[in-house]
Amino acid sequence: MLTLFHAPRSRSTRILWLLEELGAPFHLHHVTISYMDGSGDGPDPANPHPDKKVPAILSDQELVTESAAIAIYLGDRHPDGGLSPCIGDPDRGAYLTWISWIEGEFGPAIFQRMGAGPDAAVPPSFEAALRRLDGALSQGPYLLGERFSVADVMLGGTLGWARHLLPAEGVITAYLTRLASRPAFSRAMARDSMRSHRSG
Ligand SMILES: N[C@@H](CCC(=O)N[C@@H](CS)C(=O)NCC(=O)O)C(=O)O
Repeated sequence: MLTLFHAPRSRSTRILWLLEELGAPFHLHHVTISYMDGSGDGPDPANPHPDKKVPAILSDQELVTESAAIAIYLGDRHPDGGLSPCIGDPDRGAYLTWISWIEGEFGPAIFQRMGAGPDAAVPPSFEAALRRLDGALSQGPYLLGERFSVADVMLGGTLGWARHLLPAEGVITAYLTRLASRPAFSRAMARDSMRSHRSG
């Protein structure tokens, strides 16, 4: 059985949503962390992550950390979920590119924008990233066109952190609304803050 080590309202929330989308059985194990705003109960000795961060997953003694690695791993391990183009599929390259871009480029651009403060000029990296997303999603409805994938879960969760920085209307906001209407998203949000150390 797979275990997700999780803290509410964190990067592990995206993985919780992904597991709900995949319909994979898993245990949800809440751990404490220190949040960026100074809240939280600090590192949890029960967390197997080498840096005591979340997310971490443990699958039959196999520990995987780093959100992008976990997302790709889970999509590949659960092909029946249909959320991961397999090796050889013509969408595989774009799929890996989007997941790597979200983690390596878009996430940092969001944090740079947030760090700049509400009155600061918008950093070019953030504007460029939004333009790129706008272009891709205009052809949507998903990053891979008609095909909803793990990359959309990663992007949807990441956009959720920056909702207040996004245009009130438009392609990106419509995309977020579309994602939020998914039953797996609602289930994940309901479980996100539920405090239980081990639940199936
Ligand atoms: N690169 C890691 C970053 C993980 C990370 O920073 N997680 C935060 C929660 S959003 C955390 O656990 N922070 C606790 C800490 O820094 O001690 C990933 O993407 O999985």
